[in-house]
Amino acid sequence: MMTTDQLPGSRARSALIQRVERACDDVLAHLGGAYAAEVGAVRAALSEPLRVAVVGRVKAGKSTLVNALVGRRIAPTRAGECTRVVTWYRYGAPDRAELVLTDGTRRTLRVDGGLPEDLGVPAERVDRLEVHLQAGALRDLIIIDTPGLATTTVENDRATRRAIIGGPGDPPGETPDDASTASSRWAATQADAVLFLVRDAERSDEVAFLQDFRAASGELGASALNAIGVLSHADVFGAGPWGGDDPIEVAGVRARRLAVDRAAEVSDVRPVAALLAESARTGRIREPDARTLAALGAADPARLRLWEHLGAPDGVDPADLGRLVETLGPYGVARGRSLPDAGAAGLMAWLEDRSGMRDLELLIRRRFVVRADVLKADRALDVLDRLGVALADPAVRDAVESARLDPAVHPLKEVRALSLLTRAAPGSPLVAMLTTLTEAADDHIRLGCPPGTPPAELVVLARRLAAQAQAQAAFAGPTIAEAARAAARSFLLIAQRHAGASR
Ligand SMILES: Nc1nc2c(ncn2[C@@H]2O[C@H](COP(=O)(O)OP(=O)(O)OP(=O)(O)O)[C@@H](O)[C@H]2O)c(=O)[nH]1
Ligand SMILES: [Mg+2]
Repeated sequence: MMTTDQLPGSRARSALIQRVERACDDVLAHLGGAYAAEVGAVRAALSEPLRVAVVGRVKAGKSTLVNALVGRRIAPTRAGECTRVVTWYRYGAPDRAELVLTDGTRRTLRVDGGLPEDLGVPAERVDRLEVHLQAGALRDLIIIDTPGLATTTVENDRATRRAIIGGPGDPPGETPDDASTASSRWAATQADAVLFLVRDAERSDEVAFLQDFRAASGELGASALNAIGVLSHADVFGAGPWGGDDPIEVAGVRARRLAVDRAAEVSDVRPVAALLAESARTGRIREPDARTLAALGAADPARLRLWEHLGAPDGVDPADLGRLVETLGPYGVARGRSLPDAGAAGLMAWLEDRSGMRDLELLIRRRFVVRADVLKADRALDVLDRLGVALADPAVRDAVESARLDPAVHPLKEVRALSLLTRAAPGSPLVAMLTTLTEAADDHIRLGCPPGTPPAELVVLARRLAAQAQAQAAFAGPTIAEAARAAARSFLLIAQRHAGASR
């Protein structure tokens, strides 16, 4: 007989998604047609990839990071160009872009290598641009590029807030005073997680935005689990590429500090030089570039630094040098010229390595992709919660509450407890316990016993581990006690799953 234990982790996880879908159905049935589109959208998002928004100030490097993630120069980043509308990148073929207007109508745009500069309609009439690409990263994520925050154009800031936090740029967390405000606010609460870009020290308006996002997130918001910080432009950090210290290393030190200082807002911070990765990954580096760079190896650094005023070093075409600076940035030129000449391939590998992108992508995988179901379920339940509050409808709130109490929704509590605990008491034995519980593919791994262990033994073991976890709650502070209870419940649920099979 097939037990729950033999099901792969994905099946076990999808029980969570199925339970939340059922909550949506309950709400839909109760409301009888009202809010059908909005609740339907929440339900549909549960079976789509996780939505990750890239946010930060104007020119923080958001679009460059998006391009590096998808491996295409699709998002506009040239000087003077800015992201005026919220743009969703999702997996799909053929490559195409669709404008979604605020009145709900859609218009198809051509994508010839990049997005058109002119959208043909004023930005105020655009809800979002949806770009479909066949890019590996988009199989797991919908990436949302956003206009810069706190910009001179109030409209950009509004668009970002509306897309990420919800509401027409007004402070989140208030009880909406009428149903239509409620509708626009929560229908727009669209991102499951954010990558938050800062250049050097963050400013107060950036912190305020993150705090708003956290407040607008569901239960997990309290744990900052759905936000990763990115210290961008790492290659020009500190004294810059011509200084003594490697700016990327200096940025690394700063990122670790930021992660500690901003632990309440982001779950971690990584230094990233997205320009280097964008160039390496999008075919911008050619053999002539590698040759030009190698030819700069012997140049006087002081002269090279001021080449725009003093002219290109002998034997180097200023046009080639200009192109090189644009593709590699000053860091790539200053530091890359002393690399052993390994051609374009060697240069690309070096840029990829220095960019910090792989490290960021690993973190995105660990924090977001592996836990996508938990993050999506959290957002969906939160949106339904808000609807219940806005409509003052006890039946909606009951539907959500009974979902939250369902054992299938327990993974949400596990992840939240782990995240809070890692910060409050990283040395607690509960950290390892909850990590295994949340990451393991099946119950044998969760219990640390070999496959094929009879169900009756699994039950005994699970109950013993539950008692051990529960014991950690005694005399502990609230965070440890919550983690202990969550872990104990996880083991009891495992025991329950196998108790039936052992009879
Ligand atoms: N040196 C360096 N330049 C970068 C990096 N990332 C982005 N840039 C440059 O910074 C400028 C702005 O980058 P974008 O990616 O367009 O920034 P953005 O945040 O999308 O800007 P808006 O959409 O206008 O808010 C461009 O000229 C990029 O080439 C980086 O890691 N290092
Ligand atoms: Mg941009």
